[in-house]
Amino acid sequence: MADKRKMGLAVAQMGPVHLADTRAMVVRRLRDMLAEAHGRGARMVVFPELALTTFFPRYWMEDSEAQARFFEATMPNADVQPLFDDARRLGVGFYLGYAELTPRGVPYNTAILVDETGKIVGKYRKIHLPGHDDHKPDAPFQHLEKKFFTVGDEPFGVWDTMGARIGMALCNDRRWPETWRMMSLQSAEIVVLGYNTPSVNIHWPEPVHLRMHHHLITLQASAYQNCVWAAAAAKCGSEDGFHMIGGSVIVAPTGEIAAQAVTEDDEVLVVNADLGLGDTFRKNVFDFARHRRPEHYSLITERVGPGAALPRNPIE
Ligand code: CDT
Repeated sequence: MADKRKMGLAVAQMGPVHLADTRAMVVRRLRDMLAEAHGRGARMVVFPELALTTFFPRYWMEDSEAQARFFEATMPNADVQPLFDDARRLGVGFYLGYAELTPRGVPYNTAILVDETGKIVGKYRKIHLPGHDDHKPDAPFQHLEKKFFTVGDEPFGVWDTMGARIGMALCNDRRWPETWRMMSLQSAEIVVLGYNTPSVNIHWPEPVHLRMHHHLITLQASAYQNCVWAAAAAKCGSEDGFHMIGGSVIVAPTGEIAAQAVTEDDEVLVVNADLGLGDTFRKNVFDFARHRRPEHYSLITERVGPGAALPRNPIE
């Protein structure tokens, strides 16, 4: 039986943030959930992707307008500072997604890891940017992440903080096995991520139920295959008439759902997560050192897709 290393792990799902909502209004909600999570024994809270604003990539506008209205040029700034102060006062860390504009003017879809002293200890810039960069006048809304953001400039990382090894991802990253494997190869114990997943897929008429199905199977399979806890926080519900799925979850390294949101509103989930739970899998079926065969995986980094002719199967 593995040693039990327990960590109070919280997900703070957010209901809608409307265009008219101010940063101060949003931060008030985040602070309330941080306090609730602390009261329920959490050491760390996961907030959503682009948590401080509405999911603005649904609106066509000039980059300069988007950057002026929805991006943060500094972090923490005056609006968000109270959340950092609460973290330090209560001794609770957090993950927060927001739109970052660097001093050189480069726009990223970013997440930060803040420890229990209120210090930023990690930063991740989204790598798998979904959507498009052109205007789609016939679509019910846009998904302009490829227009408004630059692809992250650093590979997936893992940070030793708050008594755990924590990896970060953002929304669409969760659908890609490479995301998770990069982090489990760095001994991640927990993968945290926020998401904004529109209920309607503007690219093809996807049945709505599949949005939730794919979200959950991705998290459950990835947590199991990589022996990690996965904590995923939605921003959800109807933002000015545009609906996004809820379904925030904490998944155990067994692939089982340990907690799941039941609303499409602000809602806190807390699990007393045993960080040793993944060890059984790491020592057996997923003992990477014994069983992985990277010499046979080279195409994963050589090819972006099957565009080039596939190599002949040597057995044929
Ligand atoms: N925010 C984000 O990455 N959303 C995507 C939508 C994909 S459909 C264009 C997601 O994977 O949930």
